[in-house]
Amino acid sequence: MSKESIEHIDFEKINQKAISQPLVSHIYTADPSAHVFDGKIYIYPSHDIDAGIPFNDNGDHFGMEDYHVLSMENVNAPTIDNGVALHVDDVAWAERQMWAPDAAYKDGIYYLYFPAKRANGIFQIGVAISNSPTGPFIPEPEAIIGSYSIDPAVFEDEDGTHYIYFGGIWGGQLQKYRNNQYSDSNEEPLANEPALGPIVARISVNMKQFAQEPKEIKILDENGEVLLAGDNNRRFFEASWMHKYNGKYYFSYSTGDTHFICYATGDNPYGPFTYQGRILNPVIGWTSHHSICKVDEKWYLFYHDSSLSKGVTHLRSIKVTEITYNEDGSIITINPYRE
Ligand code: FUB
Repeated sequence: MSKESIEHIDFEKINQKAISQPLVSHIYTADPSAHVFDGKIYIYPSHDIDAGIPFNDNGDHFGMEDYHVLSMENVNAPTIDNGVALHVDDVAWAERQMWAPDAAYKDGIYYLYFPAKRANGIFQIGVAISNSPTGPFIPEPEAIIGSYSIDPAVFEDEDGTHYIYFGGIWGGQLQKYRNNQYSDSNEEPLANEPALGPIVARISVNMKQFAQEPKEIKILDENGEVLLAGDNNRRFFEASWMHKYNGKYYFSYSTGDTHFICYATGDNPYGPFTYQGRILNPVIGWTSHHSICKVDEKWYLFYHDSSLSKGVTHLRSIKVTEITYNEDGSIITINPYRE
C-alpha cells in the first residue's frame, strides 16, 4: 500500500469495520506465533518500535530490539504482557533487527527461535532457552549452524519430531541463496522461472541445531507445476507456518507484495504442497504474517495489521479471529474488515 493511498483512509471507519481489535495496545506487536502450552495460550510476536530508520525495500525500518511474550487464559481473556523475554544486547552474534520469532517446547524446556542481523548485515536464526514459556530466554552463543534468512516457524509433528520452516525474499535475503549457499549476485528468479520456495529442516534432538541439510519446499499449482516467480498472487514471499488438520499438512505463508496469507497442502512435512487458496485478504499495512493454532477444539488465526498506528507499516498490532474449515478441509477466506 502506498503512502498516498494511506492518507485517504478513514481509520476510525476501518477500526469500526475490523473483525477483531488489537490484543494489546500499550506496545506495538506483529508476526504472532501462537501456541498452547500446558492449556494456556502463549504468543511469541515481534515487538515493533519506531527505531527512526527511514523506510527502504530491505525493511531496515523494522528495527526491533527485543521480544515480549504475551499470554491468555483463553481467546476472550485479557492478554498479559510478560515483559522483555530476550534483548538483542544479550545475543552475542546478533546486532540488530529482531524479526518474527517462534517457540517450541520439549521435555520441560522452552525454545525461542529468532532471526536477527549480524554486524555484517546478514540474517541468521538463533535459539534461546528457558524453563518458562514467558522467558527470560538465554541465547546460545552462536546462531544455528547453516541457518539463514528470516521467519523461523517450528512445527511439532504427532511423533514428537520438530521441523523448522524459514525464509523470506527481498528484506529477508532468501533471493541471495541457492542450495543453502549465499552469493551477492543471486537475485529473485525471473517471472517465468520457478519461484523460490521456503526452506525446511528437521531439528536436532537437543533442539539447538538443524539435524539435516535444509531443503527447499516446492509449492505446486493445480497442474503439479511449481508456482512461478511472476505469480505474485500465489508464490511464497515470507511468514511460513505449518499446522496439521485431519491428517493433512497445511503450509501457510504470505505473498508479500500482493499481501495475501495463502495455504498449500501436502502429505508430509517436506511437501510438495499444492496451492489451495487464501486464508486472509490484505490488511492495513504492507506486511501480513500469521499463525494458526487450535484452542479448545476451535482453530484460530493470529495475525496483525497497522490500523492502530493509522497505517504505519512497521507499527503493527496483533489480533485473533476464528478459522472455519469446509467439509473438504478447505479454509474459508477471512476478510479482515467488514464490507
Ligand atoms: O516483522 C518483520 C518482518 O515483517 C517479518 O519478519 C516479516 O514476516 C514481516 O511481517
